[in-house]
Amino acid sequence: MTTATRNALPDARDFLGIDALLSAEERLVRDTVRDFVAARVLPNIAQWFEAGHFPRELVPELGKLGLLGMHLEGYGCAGASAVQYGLACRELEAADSGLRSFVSVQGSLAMFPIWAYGSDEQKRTWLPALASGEKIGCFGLTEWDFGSDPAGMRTAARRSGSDYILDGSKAWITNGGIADVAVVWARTEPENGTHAGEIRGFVVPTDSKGFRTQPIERKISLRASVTSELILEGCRVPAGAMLPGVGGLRGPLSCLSEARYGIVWGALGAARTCFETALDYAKTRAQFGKPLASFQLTQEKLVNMMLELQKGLLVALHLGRMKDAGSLAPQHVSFGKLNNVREALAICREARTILGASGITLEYPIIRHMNNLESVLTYEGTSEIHTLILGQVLTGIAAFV
Ligand code: TGC
Ligand code: FAD
Repeated sequence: MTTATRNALPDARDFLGIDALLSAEERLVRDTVRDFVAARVLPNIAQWFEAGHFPRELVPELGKLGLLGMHLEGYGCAGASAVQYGLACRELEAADSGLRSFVSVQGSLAMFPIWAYGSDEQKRTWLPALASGEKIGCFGLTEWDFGSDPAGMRTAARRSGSDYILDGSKAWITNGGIADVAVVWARTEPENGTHAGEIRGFVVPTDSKGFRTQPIERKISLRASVTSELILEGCRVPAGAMLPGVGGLRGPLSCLSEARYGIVWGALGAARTCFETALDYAKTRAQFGKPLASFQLTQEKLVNMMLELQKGLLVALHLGRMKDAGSLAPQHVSFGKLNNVREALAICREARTILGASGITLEYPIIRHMNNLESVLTYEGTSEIHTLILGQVLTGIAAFV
């Protein structure tokens, strides 16, 4: 063994040296987003969370950084790789899940369906403005009575001459109240000729007559993010508002695969912040005349957090490389979403215990991340739904019903 090898202790924040697996370009993306977040988000995020405020003024800045629809090509999008997109999500969510949520919804849930399934006109009208942050998008799939089971949706699209008329409501919609455009999934009426009874996507400008939103108040999770109900009452849109390229539940579910992939990375950002906060705190806070970090029980907690963070990052990077190689299946994304969000939430909760009472205040980021991750565990497919998706792969049996 050389002296250099003998002396090279692993870095507590990059124990397995995963940084070395990233290219210089990937590290540049990560560091650029990290610097942006440090300058523009971290100084204010606790106040924004407390006030229930989404910092809308940051949206054009996110656009300028190329973070909106960053993994899409053309129409002003950055054309970044899946790994670069993931690294950006991790840095955004290290600040707050609400910020990553905004970017996920804008890029993966509003822009992706238009990019993948839209007409040329829909693409030209919306993608450049959404990429620059001049316009904001949202994605309406969930309804009050149909969350995990969107196939049951009641929102209906009825053909009327050269238009469609949309009726129904969508619940829990991120960005709903601030969006300029909503991608709304609706069932065409059975007597509607070509697309009879099929679930279709509609690109709905939010200033359309018959479209309105209602804020969902009193959240104690994702407070720095706008969550709304979309209400469509006789909302008339031209037939050209329908996404021509996809029919059936495959449409919205394929968008979810894009957004869920970002969460695989993002959740680790929230967990990393909590781990690093707890590590620093444990080294400086003394009880019984010694730093908390000197107690065996505290060390065990820190080690377990570090193990899961590092394992989660390897999973994220592996899935990212698969996505870039074109070999990622939706079920692989379920593996990452289930594991990484579940472990991230456990890390945040464990980190909270190390801070004791201080851990419950917004003076530290931990309780905010913990509360945010409760939403992340639920949206984009709950942990139970992802468990069942994986269970189906293992057994060949669908156990959803
Ligand atoms: P199933 O019969 O399995 O599938 C219907 C069709 O869809 C295809 N498919 C997928 N395609 C691409 N990506 C995926 N992930 C796909 N999953 C399924 C499938 O191949 C089939 O295609 P085809 O052509 O054969 O028709 O559908 P199912 O009704 O049995 O549903 C299964 C289930 C339960 C897994 C699905 O409904 C589900 O994933 N439920 C969870 C719902 C969900 O995740 N909602 C999220 C709403 S959006 C959100 O939460 C945004 S939060 C944003 C933020 O703030 O970050
Ligand atoms: P339910 O489906 O009622 O589930 C309740 C519980 O039952 C869960 O634990 C679930 O796992 C379990 N369960 C359900 N079915 C089964 C089963 N077959 N087997 C075992 N357990 C089961 N939706 C959008 O369309 N767009 C958005 O932008 C959006 N943003 C969101 C933002 C926030 C902050 C939140 C909290 C949600 C958002 N959602 C959005 C909605 C989100 O996708 C749903 O909350 C989620 O899909 C779960 O639906 P539900 O809340 O109705 O729970």
